[in-house]
Amino acid sequence: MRASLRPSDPAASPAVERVNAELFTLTYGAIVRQLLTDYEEIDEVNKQLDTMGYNIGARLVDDFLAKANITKCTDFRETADVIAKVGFKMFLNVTATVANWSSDNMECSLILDDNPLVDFVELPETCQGLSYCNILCGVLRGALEMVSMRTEVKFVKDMLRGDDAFEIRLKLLEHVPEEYPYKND
Ligand code: MYR
Repeated sequence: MRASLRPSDPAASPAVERVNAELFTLTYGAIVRQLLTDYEEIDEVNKQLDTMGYNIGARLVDDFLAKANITKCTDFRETADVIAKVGFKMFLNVTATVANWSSDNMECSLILDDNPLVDFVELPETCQGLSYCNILCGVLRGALEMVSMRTEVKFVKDMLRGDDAFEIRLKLLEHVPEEYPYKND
């Protein structure tokens, strides 16, 4: 009999899926804790998380586009829906609700129905200014920049700070025209 070394399908094995989710959550917690040790200012930790996320997002977008089986979005509303329903599902196994559109359709909120990053987490008094999940803002900013959208992304509601939801505000600043790599002369 030949032994199979291929990883099992997580969807077919709830136990494996649960262990991986916990490991993911605890690993993220360890990263945040280390940043808190390394940097004195909470704002600097928030910035570092955003930068780490940006670098992840800039790489992860290729994987997303290869697997997501989506056509090019026609506008920012469609992009927000794709992020909320396909992106979050693919990488965090949760979905988000898109809400609170600005009248010019340049800004909206992604409200997380569930947030696996914060399982087991409680912020001590000393960390009240911490945007614990700020890495997600960076991921979105990095991914969107790779598909020519410059954005501003920030948490405006955070359950770890006592709010009733996790709400990410996503603002499209500009479409950056793609540069053609060859000269036309
Ligand atoms: C297009 O118009 O080409 C589609 C652009 C969609 C880009 C969305 C990228 C988001 C990817 C990941 C979200 C991960 C959240 C944890």
